[in-house]
Order: sequence, then structure tokens, then C-alpha cells
Amino acid sequence: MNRFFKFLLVGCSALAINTYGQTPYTDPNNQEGWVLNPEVSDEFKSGSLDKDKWIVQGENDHFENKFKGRAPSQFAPHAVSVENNELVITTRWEPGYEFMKGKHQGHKFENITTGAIISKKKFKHGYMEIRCKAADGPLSSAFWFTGKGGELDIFEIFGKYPKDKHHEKVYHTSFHDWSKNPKDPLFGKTSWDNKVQLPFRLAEDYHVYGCEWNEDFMKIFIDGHLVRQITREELGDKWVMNNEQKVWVDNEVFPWKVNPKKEDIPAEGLKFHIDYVRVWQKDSGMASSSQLIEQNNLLANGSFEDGLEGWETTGKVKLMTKKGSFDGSNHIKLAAGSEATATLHMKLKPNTTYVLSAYARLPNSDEKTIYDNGWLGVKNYGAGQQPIIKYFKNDWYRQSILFTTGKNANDTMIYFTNKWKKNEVRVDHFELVESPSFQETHIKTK
Ligand SMILES: [Ca+2]
Ligand SMILES: [Ca+2]
Repeated sequence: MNRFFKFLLVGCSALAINTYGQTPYTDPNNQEGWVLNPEVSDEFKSGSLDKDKWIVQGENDHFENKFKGRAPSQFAPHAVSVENNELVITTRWEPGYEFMKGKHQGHKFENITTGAIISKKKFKHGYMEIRCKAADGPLSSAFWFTGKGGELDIFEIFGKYPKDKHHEKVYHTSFHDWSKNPKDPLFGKTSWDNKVQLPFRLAEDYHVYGCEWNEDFMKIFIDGHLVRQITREELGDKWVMNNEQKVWVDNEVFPWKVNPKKEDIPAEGLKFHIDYVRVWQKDSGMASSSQLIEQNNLLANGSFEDGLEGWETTGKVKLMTKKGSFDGSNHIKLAAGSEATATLHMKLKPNTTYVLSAYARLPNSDEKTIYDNGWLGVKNYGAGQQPIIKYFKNDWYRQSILFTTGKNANDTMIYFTNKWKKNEVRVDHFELVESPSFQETHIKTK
């Protein structure tokens, strides 16, 4: 290609991005043919919220889906504002507010006002993206979608989580099943979720969160890195995203996790800053062009089908070959009563982003507390951090860690341990994949 022409091409695509900013962060040249759906997208530039587009929860006593907020917090219209080209949702300690009578899930509405916006229009399938900074406090800032029978929470971020600081770095995505009979104990419950430990506290800065959703699969991204893809086929009836969805952006209190006190909420409130919400779609002719991203598991024996080959163990780590593996014939058991760890040493590439995952289950867990734990971890990758992600459920499930190597990652250690609690943990299917950014440069924060 001649230099001038190349310059022109690069120049034009940069211009297109800068002028419109409206291709997905993970597809800057719009190779997939995305078309912005302005009815459910907003740059929040007009100085006030576009009420043709958005419902403000609680305004004119209207509560979409009859959802008044998760008590003790209640949605109040004054919590929603547009400032400096951003949507701002502010959660305040306001005991003097005139709260509604009645209870929600056993709690009175009192003390805390918060906010939500909901799109008036619905959409089905597309690429949803938000650039935002979660509220830096003990509550959930969320970007989510709900329609008939199902709900997708792209994230519910706890800015602060005093019981476990690691949790402040967790990118948590989930499906909720609303298709069941309301009397069914699984009604509205999480049917599937994904947790990824990131190298930063999510509420500390702005990040770009993205999700592609189509008929067959979903891909989840952060700052241009793929963190998970999941297919309808894998999930079976746990897949709930079958219908048109409305967009929700809100702050909620989760009293079963943390019930914020006065001192947790500063006088100016806890603010969720949203630079934009964008939803792209394809015309039906293009919809089938999307593909899963091919990922190569760099671990030769991550599923223990070759026994413990390549693994170093301390404490009672037993190869299990009879039954109950997540995949294949084998998995490992970290036995109860002593500290047991399985470790793999790897030479990784410098300055490269990876996603490490493993499936585990804890047969003796009460499933209530993250302190009944085993954890997945990674060390010695030249970046100074030693991230871990804790497990507590008694069903095979997968969690992940996203990390970027420094200059020197010659002896990186990938491990799973039952340290501290010394409870039994079953582990299978470790996976390590590269996750390059779809953007060349990292996002500039405000
Ligand atoms: Ca904006
Ligand atoms: Ca296996």
C-alpha cells in the first residue's frame, strides 16, 4: 500500500472514531457493521436528561416494574442528574426524605435515597456498552437489562466491600430467570453468573464495559479485553435472554451484603458517573456474521486428564479418577484438614494480558459466606500484584482472573489452594488464554 493512501485510510478511520465515537470499543473500525440505536443510547450531552428517551424511577410516582428500590434505599427522582456531559446517579443519606410506607424483602424504606433510569424503548440483540465510574461506596452500581422472562446484569459493582477487599475488583455479570412461577424458589434468582478479578478497584476510575448479545452467544468485555464468552448451547435453560430488553442504569443497596450506615455515605452522596450508554444493532441480514473468538488454552494438562503431570503439589492433593469431574475423567481434591495447594509454573510473554480460569466446587460450603473458601491465584508475573478469587459454591463453577504481565514473567505461578479454612475443594479445568485489547491504546481517563 502506498504511504499516502495508508495515511489517508488511517486518518479517515481515526476521524470517524473521533467525530462520532460510535463504534464499539472492541470494534473500532466497525468490521461487524454495527449501527447505533439512538433510541436506547445517550451521550448525556444536552444538559438535562432526555425524558423522551428515559424514565426516571419514582418521577410522578411511577415505578417501572413496581420496583421502588431495594429497601432500605428508595428510588427518588432527585437522585438523577445530568452534569458535565454525564449522567450522575447519586445515593444520599437523607433520613428526612418522605419514604414510602411498607417493606421490601423485610426491610423498611428509610434513610437512603438513590436513583435509576430506564429506557422507554426496548431492543433485541446487539452490542451494549457503557463508559462509567461506579460509586465508590458499599452499594451496587449496575448496568442491566430486563424484558419478558429474563434479566442480564452486565455488572453489579461494589465500590467498597469491607468484608473482602478483593471483591472491589470483581467484574460480576449474571443472568436472572423471571420466567418461572413467582412461587418457585428459583423465580428471579441467578441462573448463571461470571466473576472476573481485575487488576484494579472498579470504582477508582472510568472503564468501558461491553457486551455482545445475539441469538447464540454472549461476549463480555472490559476496556477492550474479552473476559468471557458463553453460548446458549452451553447454558441450556439457564440462558434467559430470549426477548426484547429495556436498559437500566442504577445504584442499589444490597442489605444482605452490606447495609450502609450514615458514615458510609459522604454528605455529597455516592456518585455513579456515566459518560455514555450506547447500544448498536445489526440489520437482520448481518446478524449472523458474528463469530465466537477463537481462544487457545495454553495449559496442556489443565483438566488433569494426564494425571498430575506438570503440577507441583503441597499438602494433601489427590487425583480423583472415579466420578464427579467437571470434564473428562479426572479432577483434583484438596483434602480437608490441612493446607493443600496445586501449582503450575509457566513462562509467560512480557506485557501481555491473560485470562486465567478454573472450575471448582466446595462440598462442605454453606454457600452463604465467601469465607468458606478455596481460591485461584497467580503470582510472579512481573507486575507486583498477587490477585486471588475466592470460591464458595457447592456446584462446579468457573471464575477468572485478568492480569497483565510485566517485563519479566519467567516463573509465573498459577495455583489453587484451600489455605486458611482448610476445607475440601474440588478443582478442574484450568484455562489460560491471551486476551489482547481490541484497542491499540488504553483508554484515557478523565
Ligand atoms: Ca457523555
Ligand atoms: Ca477433568
